[in-house]
Amino acid sequence: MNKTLLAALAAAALWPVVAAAQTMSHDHDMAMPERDSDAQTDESMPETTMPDSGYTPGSGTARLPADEGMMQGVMTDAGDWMVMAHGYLWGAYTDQGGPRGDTQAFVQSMAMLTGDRDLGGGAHLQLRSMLSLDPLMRARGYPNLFATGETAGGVPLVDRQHPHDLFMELAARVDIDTGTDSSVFLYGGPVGEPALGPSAFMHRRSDRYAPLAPITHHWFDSTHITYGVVTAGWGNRTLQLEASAFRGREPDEERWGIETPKLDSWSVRASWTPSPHWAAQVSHGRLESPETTHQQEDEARTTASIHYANGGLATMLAFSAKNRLPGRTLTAWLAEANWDIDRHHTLFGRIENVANDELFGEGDPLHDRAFRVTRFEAGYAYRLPLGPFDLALGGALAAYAKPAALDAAYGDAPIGTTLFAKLSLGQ
Ligand SMILES: [Cu+2]
Repeated sequence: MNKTLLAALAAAALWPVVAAAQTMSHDHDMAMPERDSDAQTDESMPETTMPDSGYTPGSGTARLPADEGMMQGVMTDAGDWMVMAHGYLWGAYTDQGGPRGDTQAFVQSMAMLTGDRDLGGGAHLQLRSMLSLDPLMRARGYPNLFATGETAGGVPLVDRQHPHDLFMELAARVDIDTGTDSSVFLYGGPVGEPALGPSAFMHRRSDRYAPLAPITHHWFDSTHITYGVVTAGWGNRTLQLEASAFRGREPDEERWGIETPKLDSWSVRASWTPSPHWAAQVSHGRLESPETTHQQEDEARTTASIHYANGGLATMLAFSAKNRLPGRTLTAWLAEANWDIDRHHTLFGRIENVANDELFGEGDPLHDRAFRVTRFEAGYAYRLPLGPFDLALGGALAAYAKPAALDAAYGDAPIGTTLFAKLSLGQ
């Protein structure tokens, strides 16, 4: 990778930080304070850009409860455009415990820049970009016991979470008013997220401070970085119906580049936001050959999730069934919550239960056997508002319930310990 390009990428990823500094020095009113349960109506929010839509936009075209609050970050007007930036830089150290649990310090990052403008005639345009410097972690990502998915050096990653791609999203969305409080939309781009599963974990308030990716990532939201997506939909305040065409193959291990878009897979999703506190979705997708290591297998994925948010509390309960075609069906459950008790203290937790048949490689006697594993994780974060930024210092502990057949490989009772410092701009 050439140095100029790397420097440019680093600059792009740090854009929100620079933007925040500039916005702060030019116009104090534009810097959005961190959302607090007791300050939900933010008077400095520009009225034209944040209509009361009845829900909070999640990643891709997903919907979250209105009470989760907008991704705040920093907003500024640029002619007809309203530009918003947010992101995070997250340092963590984890010791995953047991014979297969590695120890590592790593940095996760994301920067998101969106531009919004009205086109006239009831049409609205949004351009979105999301970048991550996760590829600096290199191909093997970070330790995450019982997580599987994607590859490094052609070998499937097991007990590790893959890094995310530099380009997490490059997409555009057009909404056109169709009267009586409803609209149709078209979303898509070379990198985007199809209408499948709940909003991706890093965009859910309920998962805000959990320092490791869910081990069920490849059941619920692994399609959040997809090379080639087109989604069309209809929605009003309480209901959204949408369908996507997209590339089924998950990202390869070359994390710096953009892969060839394709539209060989499809999904449909219905989302319901009956009140500011609730959101629910059901979705189904058919993925063409998602995994490089199982090229002959397709996948049918069905997910359902319910999200509840109220004041400082955000929660999600979700279910997924992943059906290999041909092959078995593997199911997963996920429950998670984040509770901002007050301005400084946050408690969070996640329980996952998943049947996984990728824990042992070829040649191992346990290869291709499905094991149902439960991970319990709980943690605490101390939050410190720093202007438009939010610094969170915290830690999490994880324990597991698993079949005795896994004791030889994983130890009787591995305990995962993770410490972190997360600097975020907006949610
Ligand atoms: Cu991911």
